[in-house]
Amino acid sequence: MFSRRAILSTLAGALTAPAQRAPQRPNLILINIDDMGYADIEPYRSEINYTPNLARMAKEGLRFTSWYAAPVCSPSRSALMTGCYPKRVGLSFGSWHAVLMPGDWHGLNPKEITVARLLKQGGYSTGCIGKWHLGDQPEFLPTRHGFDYYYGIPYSNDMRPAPKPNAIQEYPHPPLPLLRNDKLLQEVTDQDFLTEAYTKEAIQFIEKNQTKPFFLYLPHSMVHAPLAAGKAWRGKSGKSLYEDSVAEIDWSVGEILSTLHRLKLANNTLVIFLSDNGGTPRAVNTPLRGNKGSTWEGGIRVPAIAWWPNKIPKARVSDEIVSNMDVLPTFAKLAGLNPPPDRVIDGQDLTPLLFNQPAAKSAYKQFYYYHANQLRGVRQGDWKLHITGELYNLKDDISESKDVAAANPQIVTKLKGLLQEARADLGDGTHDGPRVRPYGKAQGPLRFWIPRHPDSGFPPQAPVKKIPGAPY
Ligand SMILES: [Ca+2]
Repeated sequence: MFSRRAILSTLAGALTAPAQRAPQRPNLILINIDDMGYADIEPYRSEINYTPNLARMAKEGLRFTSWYAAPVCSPSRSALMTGCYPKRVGLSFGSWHAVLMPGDWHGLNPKEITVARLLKQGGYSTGCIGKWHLGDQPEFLPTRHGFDYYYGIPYSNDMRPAPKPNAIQEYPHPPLPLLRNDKLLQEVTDQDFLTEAYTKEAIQFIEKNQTKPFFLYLPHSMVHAPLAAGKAWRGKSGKSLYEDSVAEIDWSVGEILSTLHRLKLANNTLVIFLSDNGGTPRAVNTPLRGNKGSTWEGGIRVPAIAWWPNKIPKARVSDEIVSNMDVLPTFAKLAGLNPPPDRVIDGQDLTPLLFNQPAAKSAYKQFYYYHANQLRGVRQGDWKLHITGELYNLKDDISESKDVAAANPQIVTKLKGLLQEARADLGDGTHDGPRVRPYGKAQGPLRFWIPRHPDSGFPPQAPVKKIPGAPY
């Protein structure tokens, strides 16, 4: 038999040992830019934008050249938060538009376990600062999805509860709700202060939580139209407001990184920078084909840089297939937590690639391209098959300029088989696969953060923009 003293001492040892042994868990920062093109920044050989901080970040870290997001905002963000294909979590589109709209009755299901909820349950402080876009009804807001703190605009900066329908000329900058946690802080019409305000809020969050592990999600409203830039940045590029706006984003990233250095947190913080979808025609998507909203590479492949001094080897480039879905598994791994075991998680743990472990490869057997709820293609290795039957070798032809299907019938057959696997698992069009989970439905009555004009026609009685295959 153990003596009472021995038991007590063992218990004391058990209680204190983990704290002594456990390495300090890293802080995790995810910076997400709205609509930034693949080559809008210097590390991706942009010739026009002035982005010295991102250039430095890439020199000190790892640049991904095959990071896949989604063609548009809400689906992209659902993948980031859940580690799943947007179709898996019912958010491949909104209730009547390609993305969630103000007063939408759809949103990220409160039953989903977001990366924020997982980290919060694991003892992290969690903050979301910026554009949410996973539902603006109370049950869908960041504070209901695992974030301790929220400051930002819950949807896109061009969305109007419409003083009048289609009044873009009359209201180029619609009134937007700026929230703190789940309360309206102010209505915003002039967006010039937004990037700076988000940056200051982010720095305050880091300062406040510097002694404990934290997760900061910083999804900027820029560089989505209508464009804006702070006074110090307007005209700075000498070119266009778009480039001024990109330059201010670069400044913001520099501020975040220098805050980490100032607080001596840099060696214990992973920062990932990316864009939520491909660039619009005003962006630089070179050498990719297509733009935001498409499943050409230019619609879905985004710039992505990972930075963690003395942990991620410097100045590396990885062309492995990675995606938004990898954030949850990767952050869980770094925090010593397990992804939710009771559901499918599509993403992979990126740590072997981040830390350049020998022979580290993408864990994706294949990657599927969806546009809204429709399957549009599949990539396996260097090969990409579009649903149209076009085949491209992305290694030889990143611009998808030469259809080589006729010369490679066996590869086409193999990839068609993978498309069938996607249909059986995730589904296609109105058909949802067996392991697709439901989107969140607002319990209502619907809340509009900005009052609607009675004649605004918003939300519409009939779909304004019908998405092919959408279940209206
Ligand atoms: Ca976007």
